[in-house]
Amino acid sequence: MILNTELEYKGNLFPADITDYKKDVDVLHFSTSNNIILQLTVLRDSLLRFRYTTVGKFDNDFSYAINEDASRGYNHLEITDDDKKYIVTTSKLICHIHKADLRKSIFDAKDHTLICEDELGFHWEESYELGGDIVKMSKAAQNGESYYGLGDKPQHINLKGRRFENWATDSYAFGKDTDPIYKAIPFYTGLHHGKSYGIFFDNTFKTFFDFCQERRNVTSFWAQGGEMNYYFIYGPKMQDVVTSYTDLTGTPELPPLWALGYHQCKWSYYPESNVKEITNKFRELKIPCDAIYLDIDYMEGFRCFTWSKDHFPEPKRMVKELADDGFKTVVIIDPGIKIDNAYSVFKEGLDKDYFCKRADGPYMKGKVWPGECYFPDFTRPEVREWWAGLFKELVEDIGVKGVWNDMNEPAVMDVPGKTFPADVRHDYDGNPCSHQKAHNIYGMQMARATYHGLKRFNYPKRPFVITRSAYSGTQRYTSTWMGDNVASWEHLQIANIQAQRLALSGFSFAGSDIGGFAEQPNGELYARWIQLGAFHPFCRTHSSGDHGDQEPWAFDEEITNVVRKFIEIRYELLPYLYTAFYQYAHDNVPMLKSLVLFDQEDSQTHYRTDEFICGNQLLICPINEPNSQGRRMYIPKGEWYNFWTKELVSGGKEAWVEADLDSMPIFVKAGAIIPKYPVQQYVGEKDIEELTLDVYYKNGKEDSELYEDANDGYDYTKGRYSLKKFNLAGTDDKLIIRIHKRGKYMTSYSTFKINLFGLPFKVASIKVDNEYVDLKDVKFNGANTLVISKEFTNLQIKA
Ligand code: MIG
Repeated sequence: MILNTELEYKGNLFPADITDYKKDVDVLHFSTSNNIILQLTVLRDSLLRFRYTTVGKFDNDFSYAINEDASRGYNHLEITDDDKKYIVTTSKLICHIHKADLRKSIFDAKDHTLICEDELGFHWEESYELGGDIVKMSKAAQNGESYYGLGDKPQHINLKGRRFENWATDSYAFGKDTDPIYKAIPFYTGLHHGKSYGIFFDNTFKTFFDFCQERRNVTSFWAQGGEMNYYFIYGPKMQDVVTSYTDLTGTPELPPLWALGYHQCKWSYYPESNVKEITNKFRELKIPCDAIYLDIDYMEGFRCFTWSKDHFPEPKRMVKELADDGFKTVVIIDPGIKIDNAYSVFKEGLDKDYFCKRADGPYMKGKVWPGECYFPDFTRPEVREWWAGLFKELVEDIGVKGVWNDMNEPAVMDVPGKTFPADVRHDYDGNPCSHQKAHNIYGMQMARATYHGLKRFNYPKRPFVITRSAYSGTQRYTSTWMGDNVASWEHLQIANIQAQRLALSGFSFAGSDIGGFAEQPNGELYARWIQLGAFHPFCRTHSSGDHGDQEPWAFDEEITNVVRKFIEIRYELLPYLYTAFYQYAHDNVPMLKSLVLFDQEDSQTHYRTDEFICGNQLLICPINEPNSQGRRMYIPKGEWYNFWTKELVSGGKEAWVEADLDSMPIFVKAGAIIPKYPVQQYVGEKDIEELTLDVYYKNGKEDSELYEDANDGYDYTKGRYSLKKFNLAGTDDKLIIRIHKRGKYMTSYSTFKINLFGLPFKVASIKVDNEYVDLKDVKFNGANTLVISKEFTNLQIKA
């Protein structure tokens, strides 16, 4: 039996007393009398890495998760000891390592609060069947501690009281308690006494996390192989924990702006006439859309990198025609390569020996859509290089703009475990291993190879990739979706939780299949789901297609109008969403913030699931139930404007918020300056001639940002971007906005339309860059709109 419990006392082994200590710059080694070594690396003042070996020697140190450019360096490091313990002190943390048993306790360096303490600490079990150690770590749960993170888990936002398994699994029609599912992201945050820390267990074997379920006051994690190797990240703000983890595992480059537009997908749109019918309908009904997807039926017999001659006789012409109409074509590519000697991709893979093999030599053969397949070993650099090269025709020649990687858990049909067996061999970038170790990163390495192919052949434009499976760090290469959800109200709520949780786990560029993949939503559910999806970083409708249509017009006209209205809001907010993406890519800030991340000091937020902050200043709460005219929701502390009525409310309490079918609860943080573009049917349809700034008055200060660039390409990396920082300061009788601009990019507009909301006084004078504006030129008929036709850095509005 393979143990999946942390505590199986009789088999557990423990470190003995420390007998030796060595320091090598920022790496400390503690060795015990029974040959255990703890290697502690001080990466930053608030970031410690703990690695253990039970054999007196470490294996090659290799990780797919860690970003090479992650920041390193600390301000202070001091190591002392007394008769009981070693004491490692940085400017943020104090870590005690007990001489008797190697257990650790970590404290806040300033106020000495106990942040995280080993219970049994490191222990392990030798597993004859698995062929290695089951490495385990247990921590004492602190009073009132809550837990968050772990990627795509569909369960309640607060993980406390639950156990989870990380083993990437194809989970068609998963439910709210299904575990594991598609992704394996072994990172969580803990929060107690107002302070937060994170743990990233960088181990790609099957891992388990138990948050006070097996034992009420203990949190533990363990893996069926590999090393006990984890990073401890201190906040004390959870947002700093998350940005630090995101820095450690990396962020993506900026996507092309169109990728933040609306995407339409179904399994499957074919033949070409059907694709055109769909895209034409978008334009006819004036519903903005930027991308159209081709699912597996575009291929010839599901052979990757081929096109069905019957359904798509001239792909290049079609893709161009779609592009001329503003549609970017995204095609699916699966890992299974059909066994067929007349198929060049198969032949080449076979000749060059690129496919995965079983332990004793035979190929890893498995059934997927094309029938029996072999699977590239994406953990080999030459194979990734070959795979990237395969995109030449699709991307450079045919003009495909995005690639969708599915089934990369990897999924195999009709076999136990729905994936490769444990004995399959992988290169693991020169660290040969079995599938037990490579399973959770297989999909990641596929998406990585795909990303490099797109980047190469789409250059100088930016690539777009979407993947289903992922491990920590995958966000560097690709966006993601949550897999095969269901058209139910419960799943609308799950989609909300998953998007928040992924953002908290370093993976912001994510969205659900809007409307649900399995089964059929009614119009109301679809409309409510579009409302939520409009505020997710990735916004795509997708469905299995076998239960009817799921396009914005598939229901009645009222629904079509609601869908259009929300997609239009998304297009207006593109500069806001793009700025949030910039802050994610550049500053490691998650694009969505669960309320606990937004205000951890307010304990009301610790169990809130539905409300979240999109970017920094929009509070969103979807309607999760049919026949609603509104809902109760928690408004976090601070002042908020109702997005629709502009009514000001004070947070820190629950409130009933009205939201008929054509509305949803949205609030804007007081003091925010929200940038907007005009509605376009697709990104780039119009030259933007005017930027709208919605200014929400605040008695006090608030900062906002606006990032812009050419919306595609790499000029921004050479300084051709425009970053505006807005400092707003309001008092009873005046409002001042200062703008600091950075970067060399010239925006296409030089007119600013400023909408002033919530001004408590009647305007008597307006000064732009110290010059009075004639009030006759200003519209103050309720709308409080002011148009400034030049770049400016200072706006003063006085009573
Ligand atoms: O076994 O390609 O999650 O989005 O439409 C089903 C067909 C395979 C699963 C994906 C889904 C996709 C579907 N795929």
